[in-house]
Amino acid sequence: MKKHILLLLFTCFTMIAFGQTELRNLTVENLSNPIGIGVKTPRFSWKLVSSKRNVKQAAYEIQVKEGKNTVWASGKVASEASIFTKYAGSPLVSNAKYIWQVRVWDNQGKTSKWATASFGTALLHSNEWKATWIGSGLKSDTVNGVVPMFRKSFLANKKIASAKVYVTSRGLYEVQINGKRMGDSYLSPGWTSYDKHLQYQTYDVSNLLSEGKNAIGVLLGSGWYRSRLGWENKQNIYGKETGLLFQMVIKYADGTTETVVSDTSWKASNSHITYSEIYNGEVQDARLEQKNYSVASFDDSKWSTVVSKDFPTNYITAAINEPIRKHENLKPIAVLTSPKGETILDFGQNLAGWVKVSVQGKAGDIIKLSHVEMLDKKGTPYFENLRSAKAQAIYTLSGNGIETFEPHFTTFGFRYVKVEGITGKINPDDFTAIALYSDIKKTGAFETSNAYINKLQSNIRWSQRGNFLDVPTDCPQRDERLGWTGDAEVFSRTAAYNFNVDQFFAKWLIDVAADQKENGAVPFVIPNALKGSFFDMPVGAAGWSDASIIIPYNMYVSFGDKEVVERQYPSMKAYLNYVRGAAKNDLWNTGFQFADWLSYRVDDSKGMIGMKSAITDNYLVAQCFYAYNTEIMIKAATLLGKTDEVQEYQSLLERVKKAFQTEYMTASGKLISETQTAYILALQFDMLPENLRAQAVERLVKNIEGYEYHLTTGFLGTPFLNPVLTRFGRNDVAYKLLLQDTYPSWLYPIKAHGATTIWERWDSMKPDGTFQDPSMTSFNHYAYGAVGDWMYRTIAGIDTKEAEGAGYKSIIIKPEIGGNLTYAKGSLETNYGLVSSSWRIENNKFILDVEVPANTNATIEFPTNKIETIKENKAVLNAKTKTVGSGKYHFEMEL
Ligand code: RAM
Repeated sequence: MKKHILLLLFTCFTMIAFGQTELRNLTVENLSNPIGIGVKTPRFSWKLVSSKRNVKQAAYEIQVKEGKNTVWASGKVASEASIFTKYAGSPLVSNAKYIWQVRVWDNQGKTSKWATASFGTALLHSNEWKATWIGSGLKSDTVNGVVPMFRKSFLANKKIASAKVYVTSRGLYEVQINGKRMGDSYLSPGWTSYDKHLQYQTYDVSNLLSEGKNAIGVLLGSGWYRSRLGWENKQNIYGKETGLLFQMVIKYADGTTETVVSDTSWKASNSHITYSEIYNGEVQDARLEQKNYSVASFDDSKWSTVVSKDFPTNYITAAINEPIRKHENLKPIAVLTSPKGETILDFGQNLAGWVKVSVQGKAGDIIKLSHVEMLDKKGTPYFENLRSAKAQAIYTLSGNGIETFEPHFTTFGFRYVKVEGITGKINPDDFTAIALYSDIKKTGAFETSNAYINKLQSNIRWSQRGNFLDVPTDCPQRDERLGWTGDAEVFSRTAAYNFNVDQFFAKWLIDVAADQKENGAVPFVIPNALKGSFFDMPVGAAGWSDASIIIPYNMYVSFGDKEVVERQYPSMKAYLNYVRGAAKNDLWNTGFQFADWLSYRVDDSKGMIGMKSAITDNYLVAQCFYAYNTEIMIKAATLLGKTDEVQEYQSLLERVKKAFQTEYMTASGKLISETQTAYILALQFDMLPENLRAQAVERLVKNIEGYEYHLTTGFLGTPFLNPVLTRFGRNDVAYKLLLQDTYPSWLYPIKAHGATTIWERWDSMKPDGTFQDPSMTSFNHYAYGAVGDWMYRTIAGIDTKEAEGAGYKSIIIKPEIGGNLTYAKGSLETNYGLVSSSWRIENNKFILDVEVPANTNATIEFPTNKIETIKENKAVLNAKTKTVGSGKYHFEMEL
């Protein structure tokens, strides 16, 4: 085995060394070797690797086979396209395995070897569901009741070649086959707008089955389906009764198939999970556990028969996004005792997930874990900001040796855990905090010479991990954890630097469209769990509902994914039409707005005595977003070749800007709200006539100086604060804001309170160590982390050219120095390969190393005016910019 790997490595190495173009990272629908593709024309992508410079793809050829049959041979296609090439062969069939191969010709006359990968199809037609929806039929199976379990034993009496399971639920499922857990995903099938869109997952269970008797066991928790959601205590939003839909297709070695489906031959029983709920947590009693219930020999004669349910199957689709998986494991860094004598474990990092605990005790002993994000000044666990969420895991021991527990259908947002019920000295090694989040692949890396900025980057990334739980949530701890559109919108570009979130958002955007109102308004949370509450209105809020337009386009920019824009386009258009309808004379000045949510207010903290609150007129903000939306619609319509609409939106945009100027600006360019956000948004979206922009920048900078270089922006102003300063030549001020470490600022939570995630408010913990209003104080809210994309784009200097080269087909490398940084390194695994930009300053010399992936080009802009000193290796460039093809480059220059 080892020998083989060595040989393979050696071959790869020699090929690359000899300038051969190699292919790697073959994906189908953004996933590597997926087994449950549900789309009929999946998209293929691959990356080129070469040790040579200036390598581009000149042509490609794809072949797809099912068994021995070639179902698609593209032939040699002259094209640079190496991402998202659509399948164009004979119709794919369900439940099949395909092997696909690709080779390319590069622009230097070389042909790559064939690279091979596979994909499997799921059920491509909804009438292929042979399974029946089943429910436990147990009285105890209610939202506050006992989690039911199901079982089915069956005979597989021939040699098994392969087997796949297609499964979903109303509620959350966990499947075992013959005593082993099926797959490594958690909280499946995830959360969608269940009444309109439900995903099923596909598992390869070939290795779990054996010839002869087999058994299936399933736990079915309430999850998001019927746990209470939102702070109004509403339960059973999607229905009172959960259900399971399960279909297994076994292929025997002799070519025959057999299907095992959920139906009324299945049996049900109460499990040992006596309570399970999203916000409150889980209660388990190990004394009630029916061990081996998923083993064929288990005696289920006492179990009852399940009931069939007439839930529909026609709206169920194969999952398109990565499932939730377990990620980081953390051990306690300290065992603390609170002033009240409580025992508290400190995991050193605020995260979302749960704790796995191994303990030994007597039957009936109860261990209780209560999860909190913070301790107060005195070291007492702070529960208040969880509002009504209990966030507890409670385990009753069976007394049989060492017992290991972890929850199944809930998660917690925490750094500290209060432990009750352990007699004797606590052993921290018995506890492991596990971070759970969607299995989005890490793509970005960012580091500088400043440890605080690095911590900020780490906090942004951790808040992303903590809130990318199948849905982009606002927070992971209190009785909320909802898909707030505004938070996702402001953070989406940053999110796309840290991880590949293309499929994650593509899936969520389907629900944005599904839950969109008839008049085009988009709800404030998606899935719309606030249905019927105060916040469920047929209106759109600027910056929130606008996620429907902004996020699809951001996915195109970051990943070159045009299809997501195509799919969302009707929803995007309907939303813009809603705004047009809400506007009068091109002014969007009606309806409910969150506007610049949580901007600085004097009554919040005593941090800045004598400073004015920074309240920006709601409709001034809305008008800027009206322009932003329209501008994106121009770009989206251009991308999709909708020429008439391009023209229509162009003239709309002009009118929207005019209306802004008449309504919110004096003749000399002063805005009716003298706030940072007002000027930032007006500048970002080109709302001001060109001749009045310089004075607006001056006013903005003056305002910032007035607050002694503190930001005062809320959710909508913050993402554009530093980008606007950089764009208008005030990078010095942007760096000052970034490095500010007293309230309000990005570094204040880190410097003053050792924050490990991004907070909801600039002063979630105040300078005096007390907490903000517990009714809305989260310590894990990514919105203010939206500065992350500026850090990648400006400090490391990595960006994509939007118009000619979205998805980093055409790259910009433009590092901007400042803040006394002596080095910065950024890298991004794009759909074409790794882009990296790393610089350092030594003796007033600026040294820059850049890597540009094959099949792309990059324009590098150097941060010095002494252009005569700019050298590539030894050669003098004598130019401020240089456009290069793929390869590694080294530059040095004087500053
Ligand atoms: C809070 C949420 C979220 C924000 C809304 C307006 O409740 O936590 O961050 O988008 O309000």
